Amino acid sequence: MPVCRKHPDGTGIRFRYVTGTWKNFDDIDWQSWRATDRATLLFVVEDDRVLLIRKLRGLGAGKINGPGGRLEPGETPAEAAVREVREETHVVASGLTEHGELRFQFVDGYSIHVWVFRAEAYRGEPTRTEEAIPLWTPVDAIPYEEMWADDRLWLPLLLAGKRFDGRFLFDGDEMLGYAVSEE
Ligand code: 8DG
Repeated sequence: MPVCRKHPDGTGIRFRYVTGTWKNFDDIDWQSWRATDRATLLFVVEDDRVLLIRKLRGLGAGKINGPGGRLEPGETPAEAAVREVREETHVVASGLTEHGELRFQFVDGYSIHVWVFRAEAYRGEPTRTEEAIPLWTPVDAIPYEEMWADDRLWLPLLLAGKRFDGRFLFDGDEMLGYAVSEE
């Protein structure tokens, strides 16, 4: 029976789900899959460093991630990615390249579809905001142990200039199953 639950970030009732529907990665029907939320990640790369953030709120608060967030009505993923980077770090990125799509299903029913971009042009100095602490990070020292468990599967592909597709099943922070392909 459908029930309502709070969104993982605790901001309120955001979705409905049927208990026990998503238990095994292999049972997910990705053809009919529709995400609760649509979101972006944008990695600004300059020479041998990449702009990461310590995320201070929202889904994944406390973790290190690329800047990004959920789409607002009427936005394209690229527009949302630029807006989120500006809001979180005060950096204005341009010349985006799309590198892949990530589909996350959580066992409690929440799901999020994420478009991942890379940019090598930007204006402004990364500045701490209420949402994030910016961290210029050497590309050979990415702190995967402080990031979402799936990131080590696809972020190296983005940093190598490759495209990818990733699908994941999570129970909270725990990754239960995945399929990642390089395109
Ligand atoms: P808010 O204003 O509603 O609080 O937040 P928002 O900025 O609109 O959204 P958000 O909570 O920041 O959106 C979730 C972000 O987390 C979004 O950028 C996608 C990203 N994200 C996941 N799962 C994973 C993951 O497994 N790995 C990485 N690297 N990012 C992820 O949702």
